[in-house]
Formats: sequence, structure tokens, C-alpha cells
Amino acid sequence: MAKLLFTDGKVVTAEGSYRADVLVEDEKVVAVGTNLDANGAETVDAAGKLVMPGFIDAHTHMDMPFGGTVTADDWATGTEAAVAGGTTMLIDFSLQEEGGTLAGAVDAWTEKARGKAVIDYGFRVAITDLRDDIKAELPDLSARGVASVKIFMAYKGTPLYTEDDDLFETLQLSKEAGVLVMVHAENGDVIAKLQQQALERGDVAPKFHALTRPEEVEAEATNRAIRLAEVAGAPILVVHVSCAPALEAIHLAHERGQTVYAETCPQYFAFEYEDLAREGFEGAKYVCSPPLRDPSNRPALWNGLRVGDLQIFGSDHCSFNYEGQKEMGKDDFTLIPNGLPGAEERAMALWTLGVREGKLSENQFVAVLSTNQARIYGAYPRKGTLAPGADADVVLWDPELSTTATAENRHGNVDYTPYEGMSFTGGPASVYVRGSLVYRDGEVVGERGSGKFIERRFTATSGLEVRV
Ligand code: DUC
Ligand code: ZN
Ligand code: ZN
Repeated sequence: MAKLLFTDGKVVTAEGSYRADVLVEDEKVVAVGTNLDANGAETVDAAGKLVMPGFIDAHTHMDMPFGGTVTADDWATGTEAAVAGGTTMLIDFSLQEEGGTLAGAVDAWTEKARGKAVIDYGFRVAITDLRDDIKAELPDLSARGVASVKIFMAYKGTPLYTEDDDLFETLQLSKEAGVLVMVHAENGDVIAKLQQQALERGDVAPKFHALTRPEEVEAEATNRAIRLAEVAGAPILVVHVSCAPALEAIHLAHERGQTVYAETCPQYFAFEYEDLAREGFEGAKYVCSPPLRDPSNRPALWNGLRVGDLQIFGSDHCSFNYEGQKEMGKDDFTLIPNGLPGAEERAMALWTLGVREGKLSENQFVAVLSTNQARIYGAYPRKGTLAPGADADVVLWDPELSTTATAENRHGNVDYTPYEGMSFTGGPASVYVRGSLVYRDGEVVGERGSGKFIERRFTATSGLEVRV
């Protein structure tokens, strides 16, 4: 394995920024400092670049059956899109099949990733059927290095939908088993009722996706999940927080001193409700859940990231083609598969809209994209930092790199991009996974199958101190 010395860059971590070189050997960072002894290492000139720990995207859906179809990106194209955005590790969903086990879900996703992933990865299991044998199986999941599960409070009428009693018991059991519970917090019953009423009125266009999932429906479920976690005495992670009222429930929990982790996503900053109301069926390209909101929510979300009520920024990459997939809902918005691609754009959007606009520091950027993700999801300090002993996952970030997204220049496997025509300033010049070059100057050069499964361990103290 090559020995590399990254020279003359500015190292940017969650803690601070400083001029230093980074020495890498046998897949690991071995030293960070000045006047390091190169001792035969190949030099990588990082002048003008920010040297950051590889980004982690703990919220993706690759090769996943959902909404009557399967996501467009598999583990090859999905991880290639991710590394083109500076991401060196994913934590992806494995779905428990009806009648299936948690181990079965992990095995199935292990096969999907095999021979395809160009970056490292972990799994979380979406529990869809909390039978007695599944309750007993939870500790095995954690022993296998799968330190998180997901519960869906939405999608009533599908196997994903979970009632409060099962959510509550999952929280109780997970606490004992060393597993962190993530929730998709939207009130599934109310959404189903509003959808039925909309369809009865003949309101079938994509914009009704948002109008039947109002902010209050997310805020209510967020508060309910948090309160159930409080009763269970368990930590909880609320994913894809889209609006100020949901964030308020999280903020109040932090004021009470409760351990609540929370994620937001690029789509809630780059797009808005009006995109769903675009001419014709174009709005289908913007259907995701929770839905796109009024931009008046954004100041609260930026503030949440800045002060730490929102500790992580994930993509919720869940890509569907427009042709043949989004089109399934042409006459009924409830049949449009929910999800947007975003793994490639996640960091560039955050830098362009957040760091360049003075809303976040470069260190907060690294925290929400990498370090906090590693800590909360139990991969720290192997991942999420540039310190001796960490995996040599390195992004050379060019703060002035200028790109414009088009469907043609994306690295994923989707026939459109919701970011079409959007320009970004700041992006990865090159990306290394465990010391190997995987991406450079717009091109993925890593080998499919080179990504490794990373075992994670979650303990109540492995996560971050949340803001109080
Ligand atoms: N939301 C989406 O938009 N897609 C995947 C699942 C989810 O919760
Ligand atoms: Zn979700
Ligand atoms: Zn998701």
C-alpha cells in the first residue's frame, strides 16, 4: 500500500483549521504536523486545498424496493455519485422483509453491495415487523456492527408503517441492545386521511403531495417520537427534519436535557414547495418525504445547524428515474415514488449555500458532514477525523471549484437531476478512501468492490453531547 504525504494544504477538522501535512501509510493516517519525515512517501500537493476527513452520508437508499419500484441507483452508481461529492462512507438501509429477520436484511444488502461499492459502508435495518424473535435478535445486530435501526411513523398501508407501541418497544429494547433508533417522523394516519380526501376531490397533481403532509404533521410526530424516547429513557435520532415546527420540538427536548440527535438534508435548502407546483408533471421530480417546504423555514434550519440542534446533514439519496418511475404517479400523486438523488450534491450545496453565505464555518461543515456522523453512528474515531490511527479517508476540497449540475454530468444512474442548472462554488478536487485515490477532477477512478463494510458500535457515550 502506497505511502502518501499530503503537503501544503490547510487541514480542516470539526475542531479547527491549521496548516499541516498529513502522512498516510497502510490505509491509515499516521501523522499530522509540520516537518514530517516523508521517508519515501509519494507527495500529494494540497496547496490551495482544504484537507478534510472524508464525508459520511448516513442516510441513503441504494438498490431499495420502495413505492412499488426499486431505487434507480445500485451500489456501484450510488457510491460513485457519493464519492463525486466527497463522501467516503455511506450508512444505507437494509429492509426487513415481510416474515424476514434482521440478519436476513443485513445479508441481503451485503450481497447488493458486494463487488460494487467504491467507498466504505455500513448498514441500518428498517424494522418492519417487530415479532418476538426480532426483539430477541436485536442484540445480535449490534454484535454484527450494525448499530442503528429505523422506524417509519409514515407510509400507512405499507409494511414500513409502524404503530406507536412497536416504536416504543423498539426504543426500550434498542437502549439495552446498544442500537440507536432513527425515526421518520410524520403522522401516517393523518397523511393517509388527507390523501384520501384530496383524491376524492380530484386533486391528483404532484403539489398535493406537500399539501397532504403539512408541517404540523411532521412536528406532531417529531414531538411524539421524542416523548416516547423520553419515557423509554432512550436516545433517538430524527432524520430529514424539514421545517421550523419540527425543529422546535427538538430544541425543546434539548432544553430539557434529552439526548435527541437530528438530521437535515440539502433538498430543504436548495428547493421549495413551489418546485412541486411546477408546470405539468415536472413537480414529480421534487417529490420526497417530508416534502419541500416554504423557504421561510430556512433561517430556523440554518440556526439549528449552527447551534447544534441539528447535528448532521445527510442526503436521503433515494433516486428514481422520471421516465417509468416518477411517471407511475401521473394520475395520482400518491403513486409517485418518494425520493430525490442528492448524495453527489450534498456537500457542494452545503458549502455554496451555507459556508459561502456565512451561515456555517468550515469547521461546522466538517462536523455535520463527517465528524458528528461518525460519532453519532458509532464509527468514530476510525472515521470522521484526521488523526493518527484513523482511516485515511481524505477529501482535498477546492473552495473555488465551480460546477454546474446537469443530468449528463452526474455520476449516478438517474435520468434527471433536481439540481439541473444549479451552480456550485466549492467541491472535491480529489478523494481518497483508506489511502487509495477514488475520485479526481470529475472522474471516479476507484475500483468497484473496493469499499469495505465498517462495523459500528453505539453506546450512550459514543455519541455527541447534544446541545442543551
Ligand atoms: N423519504 C423519501 O423521500 N424517500 C425515501 C424514504 C423517505 O422517508
Ligand atoms: Zn424517511
Ligand atoms: Zn430516507
